[in-house]
Amino acid sequence: MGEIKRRFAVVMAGLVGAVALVAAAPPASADVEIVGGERVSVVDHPWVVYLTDPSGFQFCGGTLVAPTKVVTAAHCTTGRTAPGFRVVAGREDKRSTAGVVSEVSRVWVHPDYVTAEKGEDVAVLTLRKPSLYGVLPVAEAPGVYPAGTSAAIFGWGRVSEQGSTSRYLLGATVPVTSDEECSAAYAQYDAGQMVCAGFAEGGVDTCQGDSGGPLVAGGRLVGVTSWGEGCARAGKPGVYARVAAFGAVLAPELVEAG
Ligand code: 4AZ
Repeated sequence: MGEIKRRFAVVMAGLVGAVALVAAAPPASADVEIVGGERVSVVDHPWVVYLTDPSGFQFCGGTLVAPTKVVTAAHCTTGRTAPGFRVVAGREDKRSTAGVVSEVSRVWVHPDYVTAEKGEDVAVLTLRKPSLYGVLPVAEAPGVYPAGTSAAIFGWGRVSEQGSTSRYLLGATVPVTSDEECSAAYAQYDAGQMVCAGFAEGGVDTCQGDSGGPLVAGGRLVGVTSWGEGCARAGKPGVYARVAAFGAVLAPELVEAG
């Protein structure tokens, strides 16, 4: 899932202090020149976390919505029980030891979840100990983010469809797509529980490895990175689980244990 890639962006090569201007890249290699999103700070977005296995391999993203609660995608939990997760907060660079690695005591998966494309792609991980990092409130009312609303996407996933995942946290801004546009893009789109985001011309998107991470609008968690056809393709926006649609079933899972 994701990765956040942007075509035709300026390449800033900081290596050896030299500024390398990319001269006349051949069209065939256009995808190689993609710069994935932009680096963003975990200080500014402390609620963005990533999930690893016990060996430290990052496979998904997530969002801290309460000190012990991380919202992620149901498909990120496939084949894994609580001991198989670590939640990493406060670490922008996957190769650093910054931040805190938390263990998970409980995994809740939406009871109707089957596959991402069928919907209900939402899960909640409960941390063993409360996180001290900031939390992001969950969107409650659907419809506060009409088509065209600017939404932020985040992740450490792939920087292009066939590329590698990002070492650093990347972020980008994409417009929420209308239901009509998303239905036209995907037969499986269900406006009742999914929301799409992306530019009609593509170029900026989540990708493999970004799943479970946040789609943020109006300072709230609006969506959970879920699926899409490829990454950043024209006419194929990213599909996000529409968090507000799961309010009733999600709310009890977000209550902190006493
Ligand atoms: C994935 O495979 C995935 N472009 C996540 C997000 C998107 C596509 C694929 C959206 O996890």
